[in-house]
Amino acid sequence: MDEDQISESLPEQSAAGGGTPQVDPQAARVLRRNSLESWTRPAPTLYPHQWSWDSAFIALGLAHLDDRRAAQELETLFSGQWATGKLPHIIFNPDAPPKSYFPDAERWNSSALSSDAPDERQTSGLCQPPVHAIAVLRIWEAAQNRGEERRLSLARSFLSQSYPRLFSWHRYLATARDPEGSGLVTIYHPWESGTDNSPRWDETLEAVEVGEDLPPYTRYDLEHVSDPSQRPSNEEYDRYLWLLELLKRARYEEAEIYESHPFLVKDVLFSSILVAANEALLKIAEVVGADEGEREHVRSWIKRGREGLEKRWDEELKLCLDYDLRAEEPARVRTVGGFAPLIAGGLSQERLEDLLKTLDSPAFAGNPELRWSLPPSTSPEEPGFHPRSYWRGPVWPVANWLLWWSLLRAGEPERAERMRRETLDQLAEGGFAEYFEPFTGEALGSSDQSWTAAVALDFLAAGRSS
Ligand code: 2M8
Repeated sequence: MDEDQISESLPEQSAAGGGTPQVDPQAARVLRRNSLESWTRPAPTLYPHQWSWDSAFIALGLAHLDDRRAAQELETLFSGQWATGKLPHIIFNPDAPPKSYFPDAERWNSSALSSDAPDERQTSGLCQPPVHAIAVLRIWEAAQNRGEERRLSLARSFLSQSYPRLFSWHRYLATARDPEGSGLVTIYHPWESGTDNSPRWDETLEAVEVGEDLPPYTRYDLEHVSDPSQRPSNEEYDRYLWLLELLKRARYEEAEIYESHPFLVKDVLFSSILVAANEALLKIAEVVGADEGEREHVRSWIKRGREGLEKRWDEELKLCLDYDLRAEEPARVRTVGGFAPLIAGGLSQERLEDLLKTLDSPAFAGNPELRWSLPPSTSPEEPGFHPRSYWRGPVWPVANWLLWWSLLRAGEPERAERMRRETLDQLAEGGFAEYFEPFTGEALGSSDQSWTAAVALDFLAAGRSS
């Protein structure tokens, strides 16, 4: 890619309508630095490959700078799609420095084990939340805002190429990952949730017995953070690697996994993103004039998804809970995942009020000790809360983006605006970190995280257009 393309297309004016002036060019610089030819590393050293939902967020940020490059980001990701429709969670970069990330392509060995995996690209065998249709639609909306016919026609053809990819991705999730027809997606590994070491998975993970024949491995992630306690523990890693081993033994076959795998969880956050992404897919279907039968499927997935989430509502906690299919129990822990119905949308007034009350309460964004009124990834009132450990408590700007976007769709512009401004203020103070300590605002994890920069760009664009 033309390295200067992104900075050249930066808007001259700084963030009108909220946000801090210097955030805008700095965010673009982070994306430029992390960008390779047609895709973007989530972080320069910690994550040297292409990650699925990171790329979707990155594309929606890039949509405001360079729509062609934004489209390319997703096209590159689609090139790793499996025959089943699955979009893998990692596409490996053959040029990544040796020993920079583990588990690597060799450990996953997916193209040798599964005829569904692509031959040309090396990928992991898992997937991640389906933000992609939302990003594709953002690229279309950005082109519409520019109003130039040439850009619109490029965006239209990108939508036409993306639509079948997205449809088969969503169909895979609605079928292979939901054989029960519950409307909720089953995940096979905490990495699929994107909220890796969240206490949401603690009980299920603790029940996983690591086999004695777990092949040895070396972690490289700890070399890239200042303090290892910010990352998942070694015990968690053993279980992550053991689950991976079991998936390989099942040759990544869905039916086989469903039979034997110890980690089968209905993930409400993942499922809610699928509902929102299906809404985006319906809009894309309209632009490209897609088949009515397919649109009918998408509508039925939306309906089923919302009904499934409603069944997982916990009246006492006033949040939605994941469900462990093996233990046949919900995971009774308060995390940002619990706001899933807000993300899925289509709420009754009563449910919306419940969710807003929980969001504003001391269990989340209303906690008086917080540096910014932004929801910690795990409630500080939970025993599993840890303010510095990854998804166990820190504030994640991408999670704020999802909530902000959902609040807007739910007709809550003032609350949404508060979240947008506070997130931008946090970034102006702490930079584009991967995550933040909720009480001090200290930047944690990787320091130049692409998706953090990308959501900042989308927040700033929203400020300019309001
Ligand atoms: C984190 O996950 C990877 C494994 O997929 C890791 O810790 O090595 C998560 O935050 C995930 O949500 C994210 O997509 C990925 C890359 O930013 O990092």
